[in-house]
Amino acid sequence: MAKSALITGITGQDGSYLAEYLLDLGYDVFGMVRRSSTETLERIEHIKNKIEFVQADLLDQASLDKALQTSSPDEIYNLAAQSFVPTSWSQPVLTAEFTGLGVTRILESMRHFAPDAKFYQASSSEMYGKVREVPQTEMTPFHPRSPYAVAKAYGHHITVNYRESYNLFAASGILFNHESPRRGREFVTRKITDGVARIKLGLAENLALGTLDAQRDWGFAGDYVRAMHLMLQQDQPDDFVVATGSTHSVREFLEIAFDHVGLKYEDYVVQDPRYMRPAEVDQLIGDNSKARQILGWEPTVTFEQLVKMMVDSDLQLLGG
Ligand code: NAP
Ligand code: G4F
Repeated sequence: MAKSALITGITGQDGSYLAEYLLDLGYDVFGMVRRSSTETLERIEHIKNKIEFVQADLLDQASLDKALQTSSPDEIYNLAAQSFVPTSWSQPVLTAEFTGLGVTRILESMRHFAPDAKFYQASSSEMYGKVREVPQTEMTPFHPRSPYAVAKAYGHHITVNYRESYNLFAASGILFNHESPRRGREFVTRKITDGVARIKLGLAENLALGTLDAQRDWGFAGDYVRAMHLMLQQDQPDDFVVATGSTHSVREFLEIAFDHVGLKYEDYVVQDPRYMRPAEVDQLIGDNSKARQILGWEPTVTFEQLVKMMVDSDLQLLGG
């Protein structure tokens, strides 16, 4: 019989890649979506007929209970969250509700209605924040620097706690930044590649950004969803860092993106204090040894390939 998976956050970047991946593996895929006055299925338009949608919200326990009962999944991937760091300062309570307490709600539903399922929690490298060691491993202490990161740290710890308290198969992937042509346009990578394409096509004159010095360990989202799936195929639940092991600055991202279309970023980028954060995460770099050794996982897309893939996609989308 085919395995079944419930994906929360299926309309997001990772949800779309994971749904594609699991459908290719022959899974029955259930996608949790929240009610909206307009459809938000853009990223999964091409596969939406193969997905069974269940309506629920991370804020509403009864709807989550129903989603778990309806889908009766073998695997649950909890990808839904308020995932944009700056919004977590303007909506800190809502972020805690979605991104933090939402994890407890879905774990409670699982405990009551699908205790034999395997659960994946989308933890984040943002939890390391003001980093205590370089590179960061599964053992590195957290020092979150935003309400988002604090909520993710809560979600991470409650997942470990439910594993230890109730013997659930609950695993956390500590994923470093991962990007793709499907990344939301407010995140810095997509903002840059969309901006480069607009400037190249004469649709914009400049690009306003915050700090150019921050460094991130950027990988490709399509690679990272394979790691999520591998984590749930193990005999024991555990936590894994998923990262490329190299770090690059926003400035380096800009250089490659502008260079790819024959332009120089210095001629177009303006710094705008509106995009500076109250507390910044200066540098993230992950140690992926455990994922390589135990999961047999490794990334396939280099930083340069990722930047160029995103620029090419945005040029094409804008008709270039
Ligand atoms: P994303 O594109 O922002 O997608 C977020 C998803 O969550 C969307 O499907 C959204 O649905 C859904 N959602 C938000 N609030 C909800 C609610 N109250 N009830 C139900 N669904 C809700 O995020 P992503 O980049 O795919 O990331 C997936 C997960 O991994 C997130 O938890 C994120 O925090 C985490 N993460 C991401 C990265 C990264 O670099 N991408 C790294 C580490 C961890 P709507 O379409 O209805 O808004
Ligand atoms: O692209 P970002 O907004 O991603 P950030 O804050 O690292 O968070 C992303 O990755 C996390 C994993 O570590 C996820 F958990 C989280 O959900 C999200 O997917 O910003 C990256 C860097 C920051 O240092 C930011 O200050 O880029 C800097 N930046 C500079 N100018 C900017 C801008 N970021 C944005 N969004 N917009 C700018 O104009």
